[in-house]
Amino acid sequence: MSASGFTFTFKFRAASPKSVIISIFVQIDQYSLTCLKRICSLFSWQGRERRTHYSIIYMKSTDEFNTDRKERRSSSRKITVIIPTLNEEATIGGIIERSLPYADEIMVVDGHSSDRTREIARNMGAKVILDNKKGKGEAIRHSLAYVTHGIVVFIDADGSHNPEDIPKLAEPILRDEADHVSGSRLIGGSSELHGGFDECFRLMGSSFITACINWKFNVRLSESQNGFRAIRTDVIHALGLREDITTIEQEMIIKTLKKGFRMAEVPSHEHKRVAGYSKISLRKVWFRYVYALAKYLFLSN
Ligand SMILES: Nc1nc2c(ncn2[C@@H]2O[C@H](COP(=O)(O)OP(=O)(O)O)[C@@H](O)[C@H]2O)c(=O)[nH]1
Ligand SMILES: [Mg+2]
Repeated sequence: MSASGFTFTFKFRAASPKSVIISIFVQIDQYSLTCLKRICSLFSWQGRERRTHYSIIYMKSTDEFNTDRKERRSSSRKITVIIPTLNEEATIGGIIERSLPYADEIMVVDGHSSDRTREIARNMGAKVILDNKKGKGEAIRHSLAYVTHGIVVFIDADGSHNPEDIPKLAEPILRDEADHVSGSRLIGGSSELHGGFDECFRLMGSSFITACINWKFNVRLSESQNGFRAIRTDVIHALGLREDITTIEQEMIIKTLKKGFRMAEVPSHEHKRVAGYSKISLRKVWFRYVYALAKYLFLSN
């Protein structure tokens, strides 16, 4: 096991809006680095003063750090579109095609679909990876290791979101006005969220969660569950995400606010799923939403 140099980059954010970035060089071997990364993911600390905290942004081998520097600078404005899929052969082609004009890279993270989803995605030039069969949240976390550009956009594969809205989501990040921008169907309208009792309970639950987040962080978001979002790659790495299922959406928002990053929302219409069926049964997982909400609001980092 050969020892090599690694640069750890920490971001300190004091009470002022300015952040201080500090890089520390250490000699460490690959195995120790992996252990350190695990420990550090538990280690992102927030002080009593809400706006004083630090987060570890990234740890890279020094060779990578130096040789990529030029590339990273130019790629910080590039967009990787990530599409989680589970048996979405009817719609994945259209979503990739419509996302292409706005993406520098398209990655499909597939939940071992039994239909032609992966084949279609590969034929259209998307990078295709497999998740570990734990759910959409784990799929999103898993895909992060493969992202090469500075901004990630998550979009569902079922036709619920408009890929044409991708520039609208990325714009506040490109203008350096936000670090994480969520699409809002509460201000953009939804063809899927109203009508029956299921929709009614879904809307009541998600509004309650949003109200708790707004109360805790003194913000005024309109929703917290949309799967359509853009986020800076270094920021999403700093969040230390842990959820395996769709509770990852609220986890991303809570941790963005908790760690002092800038959150924004833009209107985006939600369409009815075009084909197939929803893979998320709220009747089976509603308690995980409540548990994750309490956990990330009050207990864990
Ligand atoms: N990779 C992966 N994608 C998933 C999984 N579950 C759902 N998805 C995808 O996540 C997106 C949202 O799921 P969907 O079933 O539409 O949930 P809903 O919009 O809440 O009803 C879709 O693109 C699904 O194909 C999973 O376990 N793994
Ligand atoms: Mg859907």
